[in-house]
Amino acid sequence: MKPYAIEAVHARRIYDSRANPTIEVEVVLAGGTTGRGMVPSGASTGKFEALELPDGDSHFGGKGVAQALHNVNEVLGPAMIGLDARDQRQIDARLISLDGTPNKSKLGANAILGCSLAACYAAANYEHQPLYRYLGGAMANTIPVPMVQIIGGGAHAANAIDIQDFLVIPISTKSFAEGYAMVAETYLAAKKLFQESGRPVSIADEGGFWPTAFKSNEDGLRLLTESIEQAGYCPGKDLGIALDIASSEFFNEKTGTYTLSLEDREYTPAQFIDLLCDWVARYPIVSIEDGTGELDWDGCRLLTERLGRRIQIVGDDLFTTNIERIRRGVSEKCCNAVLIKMNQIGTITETMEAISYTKSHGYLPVISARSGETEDATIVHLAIASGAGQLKVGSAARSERTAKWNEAIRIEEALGASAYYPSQKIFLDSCISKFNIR
Ligand code: 2PG
Ligand code: MG
Repeated sequence: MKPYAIEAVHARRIYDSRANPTIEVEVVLAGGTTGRGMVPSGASTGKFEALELPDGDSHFGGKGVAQALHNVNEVLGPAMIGLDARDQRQIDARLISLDGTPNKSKLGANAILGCSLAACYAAANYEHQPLYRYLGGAMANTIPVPMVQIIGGGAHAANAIDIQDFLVIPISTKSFAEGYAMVAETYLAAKKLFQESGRPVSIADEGGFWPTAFKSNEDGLRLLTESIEQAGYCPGKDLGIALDIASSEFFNEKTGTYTLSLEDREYTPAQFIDLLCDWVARYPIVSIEDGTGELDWDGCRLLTERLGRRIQIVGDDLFTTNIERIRRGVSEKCCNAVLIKMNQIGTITETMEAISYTKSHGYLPVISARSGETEDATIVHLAIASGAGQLKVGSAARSERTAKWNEAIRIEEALGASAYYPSQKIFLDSCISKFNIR
């Protein structure tokens, strides 16, 4: 066998940041080079995501990975033996065809992604290149603008607050390192505000604060704005606010309405969009994700019509990193940005294709982690390789999150003067012409 040919594939059970089991795949090449991929896992998953195959038995609340491990070790792995690790498209095509279903439900998107990632790392290691360089080539130099959670709610905090993510985006610095420093200071200021208020606070799944005594969802916006000020920065000038409403979680299919439990109020789509527009008018919000539910295309079109020239409108559950769904969004003028998650679609090839499609249709890609994560930092490399420009990784605390942020700091430093940090240009150079900054 040639030294770059795959000689062995092995999957093992490891654990994610929520203590759930997940899988790690290791690929060994004939020349001795190895590569490893770890698979993340979501909680507020979209209906149209590729299927993460759970065992469904009495262990780990049904989330066991024995079947996925078996599928790697007995089916996918053996079929990868002898393939050239550098031919990612061929490897992924083989994995996809072995599964044969549209949503990877036969062998599992977790099993398939683990194999795809491990082979990719083995090839990059064989070439003695960091992953961003191996995948992105000599010109890859865009360090993504971070979107960082300060307060966590929704499915990540037992629904203590309906909105899932209250985040900040640094938009006034020349580098990632400086921008991220403002974010970390904002996190610390929020911590102080929570402590001073005397209200109990916990930590949500992605490391943000889990508020236990908010009276309304707008309280989150108030606290976030105050945190930015307390950290010594100007809201809307130094740091913009981003929201992941994750509204599929509280959209009622039967009645076609949205319910905010904290306020005990039910909204028609038009009323809910009015509420979001009101928030955008009164707070320095620069991005809203899943403001409407994954089934509510009409609502999404209306939301985009009303806000899409001022702020970023991101589709996560709506698109699930699936080109067919992104295509529908483009043709129906729904959203102007796409959240990209590798495990929503299942292979590196399909993820890169979704990013290219998104960019070539004038939409902004935002590379994203899942709420259940590991120390794997692939998404940082993916963001830089693809020139996506934005990265969402949960909060500024907890090491499965800092594994990503710190990797971005390292790569920016390694690229030195060649690094490009877009800051607010990411929005100004896009279709968002009347950017909502003060
Ligand atoms: C999201 C993600 C990350 P999950 O909705 O964007 O915040 O959550 O991984 O649970 O889908
Ligand atoms: Mg989301």
